[in-house]
Amino acid sequence: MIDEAAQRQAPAERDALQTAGLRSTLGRIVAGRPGARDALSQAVGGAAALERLLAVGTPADLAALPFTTKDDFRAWYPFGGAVVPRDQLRRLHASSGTTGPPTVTLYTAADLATWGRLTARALDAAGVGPGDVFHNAMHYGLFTGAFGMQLGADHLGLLTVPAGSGQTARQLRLLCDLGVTVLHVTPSYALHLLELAGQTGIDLRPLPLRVLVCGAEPWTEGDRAGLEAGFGARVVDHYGLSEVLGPGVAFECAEREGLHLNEDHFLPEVIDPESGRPLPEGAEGELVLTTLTREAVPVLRYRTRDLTRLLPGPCACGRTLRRMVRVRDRTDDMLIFHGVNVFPSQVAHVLSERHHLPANYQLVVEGDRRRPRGLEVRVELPSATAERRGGSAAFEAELRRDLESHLGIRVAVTVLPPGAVPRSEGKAVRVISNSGAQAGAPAAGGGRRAQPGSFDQR
Ligand code: DLL
Repeated sequence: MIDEAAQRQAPAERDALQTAGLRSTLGRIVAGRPGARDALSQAVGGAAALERLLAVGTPADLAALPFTTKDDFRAWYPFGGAVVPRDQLRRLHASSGTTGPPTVTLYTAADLATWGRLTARALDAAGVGPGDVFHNAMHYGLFTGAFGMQLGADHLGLLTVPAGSGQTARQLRLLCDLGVTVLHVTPSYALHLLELAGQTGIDLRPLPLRVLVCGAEPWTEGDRAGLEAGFGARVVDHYGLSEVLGPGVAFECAEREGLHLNEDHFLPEVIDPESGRPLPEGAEGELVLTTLTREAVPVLRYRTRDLTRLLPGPCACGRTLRRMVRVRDRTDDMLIFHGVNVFPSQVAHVLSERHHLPANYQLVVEGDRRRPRGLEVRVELPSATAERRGGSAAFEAELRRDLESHLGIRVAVTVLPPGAVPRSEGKAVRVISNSGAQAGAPAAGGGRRAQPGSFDQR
């Protein structure tokens, strides 16, 4: 295990480290971000209260501090979040900005070094090391996915193939020709690679490829099982977000019982997304992260909008870093139909667990997504499955009944022929509105214009 002392650190030592990290983050924000001292003083009840936090604050004081949100990042665009002079910045990444102004994240040289160490932990925990050929099929560009993991591969001493995303036939060729042993990819693009391999008669299973490291979007255990069978490789999850780092925030170890959070660099909390109040350990809610070591843009209590819970107890792998369950949904993907909450993952669950269908589906929301009037689930059905299920009309009716009983609302189901749902080369767009706009997916993708339908609520 690399970084073993840090990953197996005793709780008391880690507490001390986190306390020092929190004070340092607060200090750097107050000293380096214009207006931050006044804003924080006001939020915590005055200048004296802020001075106390700076001097003797601990993680137990977190709840007194204000949240940081995506809107803060938008307001900082492009350099307002930085607390160091421009000549200390070495890298800029940004979110796609499809749902508003882009959010920028900046790195000093030390931030880049830390990033490499943390993504290396994820690769190392997946059993990857020197001698491995690392095919990076994440998009190289402003997105953090490719560059962040590449730093980890460099840290470990891997041979990197910076394939980037897209040109799927060429990706398959590289996988076959180069003796690739590790593939870094979004789960939806991995499914697409598998699909194209099947269509072109390529069997990926005999390849030396051993490990798929997947992340950047929600996926299901059904997706994992399909990928493991199709690639003949082990598939692990890792999690991160640009605002606090990029990939390298949390990762699965060999046990695959949740994702270890890099708690020596991030302080996690789980809050009630409605009230903003911290939840008891183990309860499901929104993950909130405070950076402890980031230099360029330190962040207090960032509301990730990702839903998860922290797992109690130690992990058999020996890491003392706490684990979180995989992120299934984001709070901003939740649709409320006359008081009934619906998440895309519930649809994914029915399709994958009950009907063993690959994840080629889209949710089409009728009306404003904050007050949706109806939901259409479009799903592709391989022709062999349609035949087995008595034709697509019979399957449509069966799936509708299942979805309605699982979701508690009325839905329309449209069965589409194979290939009709747009494939993703990065993050899949699962929710679109019937005006054609992407409705809530966090990053760019192939949203498609949908026809308005008529829907009833139950
Ligand atoms: O997606 C960072 C990343 C790149 C993580 C490559 C892993 C691999 P953003 O583009 O800022 O950063 O998007 C962050 O993606 O808040 C989650 O909603 C979602 N997400 C990331 N990893 C996972 C995962 C990168 N393993 C947003 N499971 C996050 C579920 C994930 N959702």
